[in-house]
Amino acid sequence: MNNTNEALFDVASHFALEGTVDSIEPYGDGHINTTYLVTTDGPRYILQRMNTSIFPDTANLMRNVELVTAALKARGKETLDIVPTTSGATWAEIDGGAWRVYRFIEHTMSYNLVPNPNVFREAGRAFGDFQNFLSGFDANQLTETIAHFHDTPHRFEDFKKALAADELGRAAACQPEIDFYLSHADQYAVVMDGLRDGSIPLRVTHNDTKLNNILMDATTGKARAIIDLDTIMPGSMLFDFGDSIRFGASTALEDERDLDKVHFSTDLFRAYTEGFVSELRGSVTEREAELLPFSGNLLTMECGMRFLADYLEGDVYFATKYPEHNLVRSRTQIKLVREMEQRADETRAIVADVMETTK
Ligand code: ADP
Ligand code: GN1
Ligand code: MG
Repeated sequence: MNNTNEALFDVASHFALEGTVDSIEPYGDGHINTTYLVTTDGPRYILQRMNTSIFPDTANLMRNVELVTAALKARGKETLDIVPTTSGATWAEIDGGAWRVYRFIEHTMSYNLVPNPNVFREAGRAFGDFQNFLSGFDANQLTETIAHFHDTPHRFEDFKKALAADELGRAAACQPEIDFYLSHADQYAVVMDGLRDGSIPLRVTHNDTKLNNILMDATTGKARAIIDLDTIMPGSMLFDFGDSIRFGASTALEDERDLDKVHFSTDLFRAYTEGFVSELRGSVTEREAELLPFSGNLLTMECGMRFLADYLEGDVYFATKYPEHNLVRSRTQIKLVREMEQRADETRAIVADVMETTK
């Protein structure tokens, strides 16, 4: 739904903001929530209309965010700072929408493309450090905000349903992409099987570790805050590692149309692995280490089939800017997986080397 400026000013007036609001403008590159930057004559804020079709239980979602941010603050870490409503709540339902406000974390950068390996090593370090923090967190306190989020076989079933329905008749235009996901079906259960039989530990994980969900200091380049805390739930470390690799170990944007520009970079893979493993040291199990390289393939295939399913269903989940946007995204994911497959020996050697040197 489009919100007029007047409606947005009205929404903002429900929150305890310091200063008088000057402007409210669309902001950022998230695919899920509708995000605005609120400028006042005092501090700046992020105003978000949360996506209630994806996160239907707003009260428990916000409870999770409150719990996690309070625990981070107690450890002296910079994190999202919820600005309460004028009646002291963490969010407000206004005209059928669910809204929240965060303080704008100033003087930071976030990236949609890795500019150099050092930035990605720092991202790995930050998500590794975050994984350490989450390991001290009692999973029973947290609500599962999206069921089956990284259950790849479940995602594949959803993909096949979208394909069978083919409601918009789009399948004919993307047969090679469909075939790619069908032909990899025997690979999707590896991590879920491991979680089920106990050979992979169930941890608390972030689950949405793409690079633009970290804010880095604009001067020092050090990671300041991990954001987008909506999907923190029980999961596997392999989800967080693999999803970062999917997005960041690429030489191009997630939605690059020119596939000649899209390559999987083993230098970037190494940089991220160095950062991530250096923070986690002893806690990565042998089986997790063995699967770190493949987790990049798995999470890239999972996300790619989600993009393609959404394309087939008429772009109802991810925010899109043009009709083939999800198809374009799905194609970059396929290109990356093909190169990851070709370079599997290299990524295995990198993980072995990094595990050995950070012992
Ligand atoms: P989505 O779930 O749609 O991805 P995010 O919570 O990740 O939404 O927010 C979208 C973008 O807004 C982020 O990628 C980041 O650039 C920016 N953003 C979100 N919260 C803050 C904040 N507190 N301070 C500064 N920027 C923020
Ligand atoms: C979404 O919210 P955002 O834009 O950070 C999605 C992730 C996908 C990602 C692909 C809740 O992340 O799972 O990997 O898009 N988040 C949700 O870019 O579905
Ligand atoms: Mg985000």
